Amino acid sequence: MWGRTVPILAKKTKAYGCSRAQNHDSTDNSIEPTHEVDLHIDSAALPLTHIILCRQNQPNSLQNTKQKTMATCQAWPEPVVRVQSLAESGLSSIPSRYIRPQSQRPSNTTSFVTPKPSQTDYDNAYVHDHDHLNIPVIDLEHLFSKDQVLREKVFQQVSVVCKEWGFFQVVNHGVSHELMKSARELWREFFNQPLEMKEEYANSPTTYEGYGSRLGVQKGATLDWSDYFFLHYMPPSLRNQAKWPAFPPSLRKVIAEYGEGVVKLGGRILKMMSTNLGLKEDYLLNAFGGEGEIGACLRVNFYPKCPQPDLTLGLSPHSDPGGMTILLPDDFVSGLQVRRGDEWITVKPHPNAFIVNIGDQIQVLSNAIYKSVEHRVIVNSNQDRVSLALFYNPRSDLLIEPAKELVTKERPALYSPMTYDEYRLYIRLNGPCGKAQVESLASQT
Ligand SMILES: O=C(O)CCC(=O)C(=O)O
Repeated sequence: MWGRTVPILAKKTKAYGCSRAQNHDSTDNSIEPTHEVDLHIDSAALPLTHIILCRQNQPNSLQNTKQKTMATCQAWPEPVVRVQSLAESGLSSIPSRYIRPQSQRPSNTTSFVTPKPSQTDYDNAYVHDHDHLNIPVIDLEHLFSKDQVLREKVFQQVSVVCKEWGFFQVVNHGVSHELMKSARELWREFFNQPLEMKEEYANSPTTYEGYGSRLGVQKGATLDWSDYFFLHYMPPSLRNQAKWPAFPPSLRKVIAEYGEGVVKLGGRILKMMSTNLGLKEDYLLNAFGGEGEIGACLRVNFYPKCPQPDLTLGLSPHSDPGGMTILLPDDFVSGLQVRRGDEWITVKPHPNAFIVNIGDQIQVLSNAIYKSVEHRVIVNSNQDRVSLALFYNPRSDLLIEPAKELVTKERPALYSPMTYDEYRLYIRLNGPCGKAQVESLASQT
């Protein structure tokens, strides 16, 4: 069974750009690689594949697989290097660990000759910013209007961009612009503190909470040109302010306020998505565990200046594994690129907007009516960049599967059920990997 199924899954994921390949001993459920093989099996597919197969065929070994996978996540495989320190050391060329193969470098894949958006894009949201194609901007001002026509127009716009883009900006979203600004500025101050102060929060791959510089534990992997700080905001049982930076002094208070505002916004967007999918207004919220139980975590990304930005990436191509992401981009420095067909669109942030994108869990729950979208970050040689990504996720122990209402004879369930806890083990092991992760969840039945 293993021998037959694993290559099929691997074939599916191969097209999505993960290049390292390892063979795993499939008989003992071990997730330890036994030996390297040619590009036949995509290593990134294996832990998730194992979990799917265990859930379907060997429920007793599921716990075993999870424990072994987590054991691999106990420590970083190599000494951690802080990218900011590297950048500040004044080097003129970047270490080979950060250099991407030719085909993955930004200069080779970025094109500003962009695909033509559909007529509905033009009718429903702004996508052009002078001659630069941008992701749509939606004004949420009338979301609570008494005027039903205005309200429905907002729903309609959100429906179009969720189906056609999976990535959009929102303005008049209800979160104070001052709060957005101070959150960004305080985090910038945090990263500009001396290294020793930040090292007090150094993280490990067990939970990723704290100050980090890599995603994934694959020894020898190509690294991204960024550092980050990761923390849990929801559910309250996981919120531990002692793990949040104590400096600058007002940062903890601002994180709490900012989290509250953005989680509330996420709840509103989730309701619109549910309604637009023809589900009960609270369907997605409840599937995520309901108010008070949903997961929300913040990753603050710091992309230092880079002497050779054409050779590296600030963040590798990936889709977000969770439900939905609400991103506060840098107000001055662009860098986020969204894949649209074969092109990468560089997002031009709208003033005071949040960038919203659909994650893999909503792709699963909506049975792929909405899809997560691959994105990446490029860096530059002139300016550092800061972004705050709030990940709005299901409670980690709930099974996530396509909504029954969206499964029909013509459109069967496209994904196998899985908890978010199981799903994210994969990214904790492998780091970002295009859309391989969600594709490997494709139903095997
Ligand atoms: O920095 C950005 O603009 C994007 C960050 C991102 O994609 C992430 O944190 O997952």
